[in-house]
Amino acid sequence: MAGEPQSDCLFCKIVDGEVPATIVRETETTVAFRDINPQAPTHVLVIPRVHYPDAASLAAAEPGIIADILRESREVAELEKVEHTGYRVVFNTGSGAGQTVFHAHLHVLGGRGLNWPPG
Ligand code: DGP
Repeated sequence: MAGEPQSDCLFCKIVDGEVPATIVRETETTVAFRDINPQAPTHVLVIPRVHYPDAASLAAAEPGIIADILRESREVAELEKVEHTGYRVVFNTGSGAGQTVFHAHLHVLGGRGLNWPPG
């Protein structure tokens, strides 16, 4: 059921501590950890503790948590000292957009120049 932990979900396992990750910050509703395959010097994922398959379903069901995730991305940017040089936040939504893990997550990327449009 949406919102409930999924036994086969990698990011639910990171939330539960069953799968290790380098945690950067945690709040009551979110966890931020380093991406295992970083695409920039700063590459942190901010995820909700609750399980929704993507940002769109999370936004529809629990818009307050989307706000929490965005607030956390700002905290991560400050911690990583990229808030002044610029950083990018991305919700890949759907496999056609490159989503590979179906637990909503926001990428926070920074520490290098970032091109536009993305590939
Ligand atoms: P996306 O392609 O938008 O679904 O992003 C999924 C990201 O998750 C991808 O950049 C790699 C990252 N990732 C996949 N498996 C793991 C893992 O076991 N640990 C961590 N820290 N990150 C992972």
